[in-house]
Amino acid sequence: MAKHTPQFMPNTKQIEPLRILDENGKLLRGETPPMSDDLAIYAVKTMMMGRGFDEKSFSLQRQGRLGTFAPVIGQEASTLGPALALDPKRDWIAPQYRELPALLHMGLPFESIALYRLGRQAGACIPEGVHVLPHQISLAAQIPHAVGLGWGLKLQGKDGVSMAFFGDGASSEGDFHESCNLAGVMKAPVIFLLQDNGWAISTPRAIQTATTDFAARALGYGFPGFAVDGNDLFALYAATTEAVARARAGEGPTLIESRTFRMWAHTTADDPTRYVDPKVLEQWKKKDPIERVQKYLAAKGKWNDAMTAQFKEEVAAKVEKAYEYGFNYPPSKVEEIFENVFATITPQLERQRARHIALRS
Ligand SMILES: Cc1ncc(C[n+]2csc(CCOP(=O)(O)OP(=O)(O)O)c2C)c(N)n1
Ligand SMILES: [Mg+2]
Repeated sequence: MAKHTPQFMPNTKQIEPLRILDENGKLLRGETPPMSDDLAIYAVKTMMMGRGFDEKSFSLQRQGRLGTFAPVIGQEASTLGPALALDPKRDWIAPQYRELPALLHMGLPFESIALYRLGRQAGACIPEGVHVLPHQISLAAQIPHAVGLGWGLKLQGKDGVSMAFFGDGASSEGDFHESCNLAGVMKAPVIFLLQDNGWAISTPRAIQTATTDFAARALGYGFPGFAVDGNDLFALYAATTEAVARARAGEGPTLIESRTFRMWAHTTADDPTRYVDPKVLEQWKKKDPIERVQKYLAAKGKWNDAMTAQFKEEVAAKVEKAYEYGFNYPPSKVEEIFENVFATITPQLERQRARHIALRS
């Protein structure tokens, strides 16, 4: 039998990512901006809100006043760019745990995030009308939910789209692959937003998967896949806008591989200086996703350093207020964890709750 040679066995990324804005905030040759200046200003402010919230949270955590959380710093465009292509009134997001700017765009209030980070049960309840599922810590478990949600919207005859965010690490879970298969065959209106930041905590991509180009996996499930510069807000927005239009038109899911980098720790419980090469971190700092859009706007006379300083102050004041609200919020009782799991508590959970209360008294 003839020896077969594999047709596709790369060890570095092969697919050229979509890029629109370069690292200096200049449009690449031949590209036109996919969004208005007003939307770009809104995006800068929303990304700054995410970063400001994380900076304050980090300082509270180091003072021992807050538990752990996963900072978005470095991945602001990777999360907000795709979310901007959604309509918060009819579309949905199923997040992992590192998507703060996207959730702000969908209308999740700062107060809610402060409550969540302070461990108040109320922070896990998404306010009525906000189309966001709760944070998901169990890796990839939100992806089947997103498919069910998208498929459900389709069965109801609605034109909403659901977007699942997850990491390169989460994409090695069976839930991801099963979800892609089901969404593909049902043509569910789902966007699979895979953020490849190169790490699953301290495990580098190369030792947790043999793939390099996550976007290519879409081919195996029968729908399109795109690789996008994950620090380029414009490219992410443009690629996702197309994917959303396809989904609304009944043409099914899309996988987007957003190539980005986590500029801070995995969570506050982690020390990345033990495994991230400082030279690599320096290179990524030059690709800062917020500065890139600020520079683009500055060249048009629509943004400047004074605006950055002033808006930072506004964000700090808003975050301060949100945490003040959170600290004054009554601490949660353990039995509250049994609520809000199902619309109506199941008999099993009811029994567990009763046993818990009996054990305590
Ligand atoms: C099912 C499951 N297995 C393991 C973990 C522990 N864990 C938490 S985060 C993480 C890495 C996730 O990496 P990735 O999906 O790339 O997301 P990132 O944190 O890089 O944004 C792991 C292994 C978990 N939360 N859930
Ligand atoms: Mg990762």
